Amino acid sequence: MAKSSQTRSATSGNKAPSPKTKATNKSVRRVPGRPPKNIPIETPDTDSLLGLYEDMLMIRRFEEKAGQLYGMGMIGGFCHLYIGQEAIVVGMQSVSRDGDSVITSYRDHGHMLACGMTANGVMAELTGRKDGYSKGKGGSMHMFSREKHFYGGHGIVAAQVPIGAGLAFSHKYRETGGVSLTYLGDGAINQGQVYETFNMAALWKLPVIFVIENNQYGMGTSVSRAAAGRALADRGKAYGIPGMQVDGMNVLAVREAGAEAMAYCREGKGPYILEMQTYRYRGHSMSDPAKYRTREEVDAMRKQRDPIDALREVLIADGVENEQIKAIDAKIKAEVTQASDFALASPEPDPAELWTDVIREGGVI
Ligand SMILES: Cc1ncc(C[n+]2csc(CCOP(=O)(O)OP(=O)(O)O)c2C)c(N)n1
Ligand SMILES: [Mg+2]
Repeated sequence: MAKSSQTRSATSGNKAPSPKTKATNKSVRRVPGRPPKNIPIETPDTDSLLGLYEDMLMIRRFEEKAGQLYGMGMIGGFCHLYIGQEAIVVGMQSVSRDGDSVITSYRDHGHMLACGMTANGVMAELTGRKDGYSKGKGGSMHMFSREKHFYGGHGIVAAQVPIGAGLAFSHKYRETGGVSLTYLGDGAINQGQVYETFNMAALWKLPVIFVIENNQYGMGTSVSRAAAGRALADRGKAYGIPGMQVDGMNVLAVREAGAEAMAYCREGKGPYILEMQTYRYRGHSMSDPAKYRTREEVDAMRKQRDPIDALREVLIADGVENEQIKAIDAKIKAEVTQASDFALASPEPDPAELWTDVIREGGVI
């Protein structure tokens, strides 16, 4: 097998930055709500690390608030939280370029925020309000933003995978130079359509990164009970698609692997698979009591592997003052409270909206 097709692992990215990158106390210069770009992969400076920290924390606090609002009955239907997995989407977005497209499953709020969609709009949609991204008619699993190149939000397991290859086809056909970031779960990887997609993506050398978020469970079934073979990163071997296992709890390891996969795709070499090893702290959805795993297992992951705690330690080792970290925490908390207030103040959609955005055979109603 060619060297590029072998599964490797990237787990060593959490190197402390070099001494010359001492904390500067400057605020992070970037478009709000958008992970910082163009950060050197090997030695990100402190400002860049602070940006990554802020973006992960934003997702964490947003999801906690969504969980609270669900408990209060303000969010209906399904709601799948991303808590624990933040390093993956923040790390990948930080090595992407404007114009790259993103598509994922129903565990999607973090991806939306990382793509630059507003917390106000996402929260308003979760709460079924007029100012939501789908005018309050889509909810948690059905939000899109062409402007931010976010293509959903898909409730059917693995349905987004062939569509992700389609987005890559579009990049190639239109010569945009873009890459399709197609996220899927460890449960989705066993779907037949994934392998039809791998075949076509490899055959046509499509610029797509299949990011497997292996959070150890598909609903209540552990990956060891559901998936044959050891590394999910190997699943593209038959098609010559290179794969890498990555510590998905370490945003710097995600960035290193992501940058390599991006370069491969942009050089026109075809698809790439990244298996991010991660963990979801909450149940599958808000209605899951998670009896299939022990509290000790979850606590151990939270205490020993948390991606936000790990980056905070790197920041402190790099000389960032506790006060600065506390100020970021307070700022994010205020932003999330503001998003929640905005959502709850937004009216419910007008009943006339029942007749808009509906497609029937022969055209739009
Ligand atoms: C085709 C299909 N089969 C079954 C389901 C029910 N279902 C919803 S989520 C899920 C588990 C998927 O797990 P995974 O891909 O690991 O994603 P995670 O929820 O862990 O993010 C299942 C079986 C579905 N939505 N679609
Ligand atoms: Mg899973």
